[in-house]
Amino acid sequence: MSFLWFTDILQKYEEDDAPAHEYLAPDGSWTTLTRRQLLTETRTAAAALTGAGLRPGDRVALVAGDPRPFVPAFLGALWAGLVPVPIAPPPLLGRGDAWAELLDTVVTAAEPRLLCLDAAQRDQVRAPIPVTAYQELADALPDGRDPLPADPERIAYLQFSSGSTARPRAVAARAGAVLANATAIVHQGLAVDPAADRALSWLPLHHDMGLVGFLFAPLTVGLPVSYLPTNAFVRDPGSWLRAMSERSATITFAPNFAFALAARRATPERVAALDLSRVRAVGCGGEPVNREALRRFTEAHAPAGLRPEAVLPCYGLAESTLAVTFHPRGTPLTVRQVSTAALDRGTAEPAADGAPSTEVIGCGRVFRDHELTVRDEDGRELPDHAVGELWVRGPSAAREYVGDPEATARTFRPDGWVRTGDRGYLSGGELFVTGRQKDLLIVRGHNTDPQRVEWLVEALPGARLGGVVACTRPAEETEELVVVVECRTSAAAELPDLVRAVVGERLAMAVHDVVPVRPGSIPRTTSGKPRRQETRRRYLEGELARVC
Ligand code: 1ZZ
Repeated sequence: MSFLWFTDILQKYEEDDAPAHEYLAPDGSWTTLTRRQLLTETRTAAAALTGAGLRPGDRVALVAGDPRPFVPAFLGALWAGLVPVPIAPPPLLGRGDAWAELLDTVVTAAEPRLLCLDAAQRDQVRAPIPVTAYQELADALPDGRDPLPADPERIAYLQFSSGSTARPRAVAARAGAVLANATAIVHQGLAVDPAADRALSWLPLHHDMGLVGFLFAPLTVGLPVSYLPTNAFVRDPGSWLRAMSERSATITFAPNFAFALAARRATPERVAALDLSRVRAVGCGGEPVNREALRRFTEAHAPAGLRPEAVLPCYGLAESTLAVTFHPRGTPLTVRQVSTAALDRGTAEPAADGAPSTEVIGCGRVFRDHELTVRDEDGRELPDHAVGELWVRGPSAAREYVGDPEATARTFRPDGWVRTGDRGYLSGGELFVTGRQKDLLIVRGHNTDPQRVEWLVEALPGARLGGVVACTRPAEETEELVVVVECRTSAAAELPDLVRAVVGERLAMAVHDVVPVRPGSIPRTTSGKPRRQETRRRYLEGELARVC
């Protein structure tokens, strides 16, 4: 079977002046890159990287910040047969130590020979390997060399997985798996029509959702993409919606927290200036999907013509390249009220009238040619509605973490199954994700997913959205529930009572300690997910500074 890799697709762009990408510049203007220009810049970067002494198979770390210089450098590395290793940019302010630790992990695990970054980041970074600015790569002359012949087995790039709890690990993304996933997203997940659709993204390109979702997947069919730097969204979440309206975007994706944030910032005047009537897919994945956040988002933007059916939950992970399931496009959300007590016992049953219930959202079905099962601790397959660990298998699945045989053996089975470490259940083929195996709270023999506690707490006045971690501390014969909450200093004194009351009332659980901390105190992964186990460790070691 012929294998058409991305460098083959780019090679066809020689005489093609259709727009490939648009990039938002700091002054608010958009720069268009045609397909021909994208090919030229890719070749230029490939020649510069080869000129720097790198050879096929060598790894090159690429700091992702502004997409404009990153994208041609990344494609240029693929062209030259190198193995790019995208990494998160250093933070603009503070937390430099955490970034130095990340760089250390990347250098140890991936052994890159060169680090490329934006000239503006140079002073911020001290690296134990040679460093080049993207701007210097752009000065090279394309050398006309053809890319290596495509090979589905070749490791195309390394994807550091944000793995909610552990140190990041480098998933080896093989060309065949990347192409399989990108193709499934475009054809099965979204039924993209490149003539009518336009994608738009602010997602970081060091993360699988940005990289596979908005670089590889669109390239498979020539879907034009508009890129905003992630920082533009972070500074002003409204910039996402404004750009969608301005660039007539039809497809965009984001994690749950972005929906909540955008809804908070939407005022009737701001929304009145938007036209979102062309948007047909606003995907939500990458973290637990919260019905309330989606509802607030769609309600706030309905006056701009956003259709609620455009919201499309999905589930995936870097260990299966990116996406595993997609909610059927253009259909209303699947929302189930299940008994909280039954869920905690490990089954999803409808809640009896008046009994405490938990709302769960369907994330759709697994892609064709892929398999998704729910298993118990011994790896035995469980029936529909039983909660267990999600295992996936298929052409998108990776096979190893680079340089970590132990983690590889735990996660990747020789028969192709990938243990996700996530918990959930299937109902007639539809996936409902309920939490993460490692984060499960076990209090007095009662199992609960931490996000249920966290979502209740983050809605309290003064608490920071996405800034709550529920974990446990050891106590005599059992574990006790602890809630760490980032909050405004003025709210810190009131919060503990509020937290105890709401968790007690809604989940019938006693909270033993509430720890108000300053915003930014909860450790996060490079894609912004709270690291629960690390938060717990810091709590137990007394490293968290309470506000009061
Ligand atoms: P990562 C055109 N998780 O986050 C664009 N989904 O990978 C297409 N938890 O390895 C874009 N509910 O960093 C398609 N629904 O983390 C996007 O994240 C499809 O714990 C979504 O193990 C892909 C997300 C990829 C991603 C993976 C971990 C998972 C899980 C959590 C992801 C979730 C979810 C609950 C969901």
